[in-house]
Amino acid sequence: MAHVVVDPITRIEGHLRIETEVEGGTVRDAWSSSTMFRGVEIILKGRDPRDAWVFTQRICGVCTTVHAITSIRAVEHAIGANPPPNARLLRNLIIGAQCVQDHVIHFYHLHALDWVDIVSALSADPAKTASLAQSISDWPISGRAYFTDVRARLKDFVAGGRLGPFANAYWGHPAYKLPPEANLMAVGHYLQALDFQRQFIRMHAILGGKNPHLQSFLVGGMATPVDADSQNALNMGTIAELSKLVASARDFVTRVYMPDVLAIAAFYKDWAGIGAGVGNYLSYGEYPEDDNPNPNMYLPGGTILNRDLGKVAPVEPDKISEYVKHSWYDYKGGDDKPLPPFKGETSPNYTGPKPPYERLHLDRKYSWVKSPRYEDHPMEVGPLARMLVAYAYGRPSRVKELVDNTLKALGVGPQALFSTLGRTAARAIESQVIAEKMQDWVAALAESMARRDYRICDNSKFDPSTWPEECWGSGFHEAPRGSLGHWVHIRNGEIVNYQCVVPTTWNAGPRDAHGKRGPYEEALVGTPIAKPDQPLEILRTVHSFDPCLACAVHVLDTERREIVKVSVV
Ligand code: NFE
Ligand code: MG
Repeated sequence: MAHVVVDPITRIEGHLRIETEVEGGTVRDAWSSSTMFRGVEIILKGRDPRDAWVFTQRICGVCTTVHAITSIRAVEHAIGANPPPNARLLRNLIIGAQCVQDHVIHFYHLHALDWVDIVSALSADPAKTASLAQSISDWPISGRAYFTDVRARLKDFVAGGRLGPFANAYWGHPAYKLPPEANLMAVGHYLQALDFQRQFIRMHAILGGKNPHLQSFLVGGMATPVDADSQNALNMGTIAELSKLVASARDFVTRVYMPDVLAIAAFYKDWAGIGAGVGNYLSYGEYPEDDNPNPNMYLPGGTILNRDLGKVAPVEPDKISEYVKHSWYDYKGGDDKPLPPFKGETSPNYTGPKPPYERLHLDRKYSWVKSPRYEDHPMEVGPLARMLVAYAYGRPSRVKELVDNTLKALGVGPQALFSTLGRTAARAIESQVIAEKMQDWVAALAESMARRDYRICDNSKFDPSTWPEECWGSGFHEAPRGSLGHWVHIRNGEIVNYQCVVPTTWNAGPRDAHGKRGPYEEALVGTPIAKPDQPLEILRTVHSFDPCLACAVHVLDTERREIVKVSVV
């Protein structure tokens, strides 16, 4: 039995350590640990709830916007503010842009190198690469000259020893299966995706002043004026610009991202049977389509247990609680019982080993991430959960259609969705569904302008004297990595308690008081490992969740100096 430790897991946001027991070429057990503590929930106490979004948005710079959105929803819920339709449309556009940009970056820049061997790309024939690219898509930047140039750039990188993001990888590992030409095609698209995402996210600069960390949120609506007759507001010129950017996203996702995922997946179909994990899925639903208190969501919310797509149930937030049995926190009432977020406590207490150490205290506390549970079940959240819930409901029909097309193209059944590959495919499917849908929100905003409906904010509740003396609110959102909730308790205009239960907290959390593994841990069990000193397969499954530990833990322990290490103990 080898104890394989990967610390840090790279190509993610934040500090993640994975420990595994590997026997007979297979992972037998796994532990997921965040080695980073942050304290945003604590610093919010005593502050003005109208400012909370500015602070919480800084939980992360990768899923920028998402904590701002969730925070304003939580505070609006507490004080009873009702944002007007334009605010909903602007928020949907901001959320959609975040989703598509983040997914493209994840696939090409964080995840693809788990499947694509850069060194093998050096031996590709550019003419054959061009034929391959043209056989899967009519994307115009696919000629022989282009791929000759990409190969030359890659050779220069390698010859100059400037490997940069490509350094220290497991090139030549036997688990890489793509032919050289597919590898070279993917390298070309890696570079194009860098340009695409930089251009596309100008949407956030237009709608929020900048990216990351948009400036235009407001409890009660948005601070982005809408006025067709003004040069100093979102006007018809802006609509044209937004429309162009949305079209560019749709183009890139449809003609590059989706065909690449299908082409690469075809060589890795065994990964449709690996990495399933807990088999329970949660989505709060996202993209409100009306302004009722319980709006219809374009992507519906729901829970699925035990992979049973025949039974999807509405989410009941009262069923959510968090354990700290294996996390470096203390609960006043003891660590065996979980706490619901409104009663949540964040009292850090590091009891782990002092560095240097070979392994964490795996039978005690071993992570800064708490363990959220839904009715005591560990739940996977993220694009796969969202696509499964939508698929199970059969709406929107575009999800059903794209999921079925993907399964058909790969020649696999719906069971294949519950896997490492399923997560990666779901992210591409969601990108396409949202890139297509965004045009509707641009059009609806244009219609508002045509009707001279310029309302962007409900400021009737802006003055704290209009609030109840004491109130509670919860805000829910589907961030790129999954279900995000904020819970706020306000008294006399100040925050008494603030709790965030975040996508990566759901997915990366450790065992609970019953010893039940979290989603990463469960997904790793059974993973084949060809070479324990080069655990590429661990990266595949962990990356398929798109970890963000900055979010999950939401001050660095100054004694913990991280070293880049992969060790087989
Ligand atoms: Ni920092 Fe985040 C997203 C949130 S993940 S990336 O998406 O919320 O836990
Ligand atoms: Mg929290």
